[in-house]
Parts: sequence; structure tokens; C-alpha cells
Amino acid sequence: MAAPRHFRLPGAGVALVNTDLHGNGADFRRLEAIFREHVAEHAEHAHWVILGDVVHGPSAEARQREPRLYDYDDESAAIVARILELREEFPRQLHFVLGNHDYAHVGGVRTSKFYPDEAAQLESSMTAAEVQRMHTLFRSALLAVSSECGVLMTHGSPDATLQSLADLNDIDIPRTKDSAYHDGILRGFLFAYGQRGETTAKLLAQLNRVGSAQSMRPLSVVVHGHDRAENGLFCEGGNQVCPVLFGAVEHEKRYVQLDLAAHYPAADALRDGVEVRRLHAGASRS
Ligand SMILES: [Mn+2]
Repeated sequence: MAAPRHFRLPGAGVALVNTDLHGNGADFRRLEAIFREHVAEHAEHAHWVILGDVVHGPSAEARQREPRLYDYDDESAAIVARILELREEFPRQLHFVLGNHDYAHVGGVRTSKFYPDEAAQLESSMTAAEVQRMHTLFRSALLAVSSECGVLMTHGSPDATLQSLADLNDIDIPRTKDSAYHDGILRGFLFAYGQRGETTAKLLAQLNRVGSAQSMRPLSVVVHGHDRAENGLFCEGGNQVCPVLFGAVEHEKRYVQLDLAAHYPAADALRDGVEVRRLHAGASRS
């Protein structure tokens, strides 16, 4: 049996949600500090959802070409190690969702954003034991986190292929079985940048029909990563929100904080400055 690929957040507490880190250790440490504040206040009701692409930082060439966005050390290996430690410390509160860059290490197509083969590039800088542990994290990753508050959390913004969240649990990573259905699901969940509003609405209606027919609080919004925007945030179709860390300028970087007892019926229910927050509130605009 494959590892569970879907986790359902409960209807109380708080969830911190972040998207692509691409090896940015400063952003990761700030998120961990926020999570620890949430734990101090909400104890076991504080959750942290990491929406993938934690690895693969900019090359020296990219740092020089675009220092505003890319001038930071690649701390991919240290971030992976820290996530594994935090998962030991908070096994029921830290939820790691796979991104396409992470997938490149465990059977997915090799990414080439900053190097011809970023997975080989990163692994060449790590010990065999570190690589092994990283593969353990990525092989056991989730593909989606859903919630009573109406938000579905994913790396890419999925199309309407998936019929039921339970079907995610049949997907093995690395893939060992041929399945056009599973291939189609992964294309959306790992690689799609955004969907027309109707497509996302169709997906959410399918997922709401199966398994949670009695739920008064249906899934209504997708919070996803995978894309970038210098101003740190964009919404699509009225039902998709992408808070951006990697590829946003420092003072615009956003994460999401969800009140798990609330219900968010549409993308604009996630208010900029309330649910959608700046990661480095004190960062200079210059
Ligand atoms: Mn991605």
C-alpha cells in the first residue's frame, strides 16, 4: 500500500500555509518562527502546510543577473533536514506536499530551472545518507491537504481529472504502475499553473460530492504554489489563490494563515493582510 497522499485538516485551530521556498533558508526560518508562535498559542491545533518545491535554489549566474529576486544561498539540503526534524517533533501538525522540483528526486521529470539537471546538481553536494533521508521525505509526501474551512491546498492548481480525494492514496511515488488516470492527476497537481474558474469549480464539486456529502462546509478555494509573481500574490478564476515566496521581492512575499473554524467560500474571502500575510513585515521597499 502506498503512503497516504491526502490529509484532512480538522475544523478548529490555525494553519500556516506556504508555497515554493527553492532553498531560501531565511524564508524557511521565518516560517518556522511563525509556526512556533502558533504552537505556543494553539498547541496541537496549530498546523503547518508546506506546498512543495522546497529545493533548488538559484545558480551563481541567476544571483548576479537578478539579485533582487535570486541573491541568496541555496540551503535546500538544510531545509530538507529541518523539515524531517520538525516532522519528528510535530508528526500530526507538519504536512508536506510534494512539488515538481521535489518529485524530480524520486522519479519525476528532472527540472532544469537553474541547472541542466537540478536534482543531480543538489545530490552531488550531499552525502549518501542525506540523499537517502531526502528521498524518504519526498516518497512519503502528500499531494493535497483539504480542510473543513473550504480550502484545498496543492502545489500546482489541479484540473478536473481527480474524481475523489481518496484516489490520491493509490498513487505510488516513484511510480511503479502504469495508469493514465494517475498520470493525469499528477500533471495537474504538480505542474499546472492555474485553471479557468469553471475547471476548478468542476474539480471542487466532484470532490465535495464524494465522501463528504453531509459536510456543510464544502471545498470552495484552491490555495496553490508553483507559480511566481514579483508582487507576491495573485488570484485566478475567483477560486484560486497563489501566495508567492520564491520569485517575489522581499517585502511582497506572502504566506497564508487560515482559521480552521471559519469557512472561506471564495478566493476573495482570503483577505490580503488578514489571511494572506507578508512574510517579512518589516522588510524595506527599496
Ligand atoms: Mn513547482
